[in-house]
Amino acid sequence: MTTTTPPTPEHADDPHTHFWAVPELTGLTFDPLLARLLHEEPVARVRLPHGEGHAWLVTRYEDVKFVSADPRFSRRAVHGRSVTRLAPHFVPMEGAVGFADPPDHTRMRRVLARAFGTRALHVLREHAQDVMDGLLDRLARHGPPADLVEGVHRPFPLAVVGALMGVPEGDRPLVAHWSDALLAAGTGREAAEHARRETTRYFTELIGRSHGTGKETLAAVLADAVDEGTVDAHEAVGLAVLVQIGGTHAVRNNSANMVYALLTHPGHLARLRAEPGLLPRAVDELLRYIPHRNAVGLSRIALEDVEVGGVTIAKDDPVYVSYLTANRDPAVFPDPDKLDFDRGYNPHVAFGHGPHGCPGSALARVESEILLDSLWTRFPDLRLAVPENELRWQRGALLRGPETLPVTW
Ligand code: FLV
Repeated sequence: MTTTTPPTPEHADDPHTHFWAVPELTGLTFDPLLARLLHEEPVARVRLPHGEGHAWLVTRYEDVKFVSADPRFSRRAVHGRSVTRLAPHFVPMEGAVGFADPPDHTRMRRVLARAFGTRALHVLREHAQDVMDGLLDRLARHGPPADLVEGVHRPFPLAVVGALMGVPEGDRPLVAHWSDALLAAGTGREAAEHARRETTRYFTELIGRSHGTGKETLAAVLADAVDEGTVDAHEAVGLAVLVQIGGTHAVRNNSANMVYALLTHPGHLARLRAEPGLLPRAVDELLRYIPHRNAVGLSRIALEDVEVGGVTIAKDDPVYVSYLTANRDPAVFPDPDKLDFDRGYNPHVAFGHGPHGCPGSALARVESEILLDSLWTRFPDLRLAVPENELRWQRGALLRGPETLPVTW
């Protein structure tokens, strides 16, 4: 196989490390290096634009599930190391849930379960529908053409996670701005660190004034957990920040990609409109199919030698998994590159896997269902207002998505 040439001389004699330049991909194009590694070198060595050294990249479905669930691969051990990575900064702060291992990790995550329970989800669903109806009213008053990112994909998840968290409406745009700065590779380290400091300060204050309020917001739940001694104040803030940035930025981008996918797959859209009962299955197939991110997220460190897919990963080596390639593994998903609403068995890992798997997946599904259902019920003729090739896609991003989605109806 051919190996991409590394950019610096010190790696030029190392033929086994792929330099992953991470191209600026548009639309739903699948990263060609990822596709090639899945099929040709399922446990490979890669080097990304920032950080030092190389890391293992695991791409097959079963191997991805194995690495993401096995306690011999540690998140805690990543902190303090300059592991090769896509962004100049790390997204979670030190001591946050993303960098924790069980049993600390389990203790932190249990607190979230209170705010994401069945009853809370029911209340949030009703609120989310109200928010969506209001946004679509506003869109209708504005009239075509309109930018769906600005009109729907940005404000909708922001309002939903704002309600969940208890962030006052007036503060939400600023909090969202910090989330956007943190979840970008191209922001630069300083701007990202600044955003982290600001968002940490904000949530420290918000949780600080939520003690004993008896509210059901996540900020109040976290404050109570601090009072009970389940988590400390720093851990509580770490939880809040990751829920906030995932809830705003990730849902904004993923839902925009879903709408783009449907607008550019008219057969699928027509079928979904004719069979509304198909919606939950369609959402899951879109989650599987959409390449949600550039490159890979947060690595893990092997705490001992571990064999993965026939390759020994040595103690202290960093390892990445790709949920994108896992979702395209032909061993699990027949004809994986086809968007297929008839896929019966769809155990995708778009929300990750193992203890760090997304705690907000049920809410994200609810939001996606409401968005897709309401949008086409209200605007049956919705279509792109510009030719597909004129759409602009975010650059220097961790999570992929369109910058704007100009539509008409
Ligand atoms: O995209 C990333 C990310 C997203 C997120 O919602 C939380 C995170 O901790 C991360 C991360 O650590 C690295 C990413 O690339």
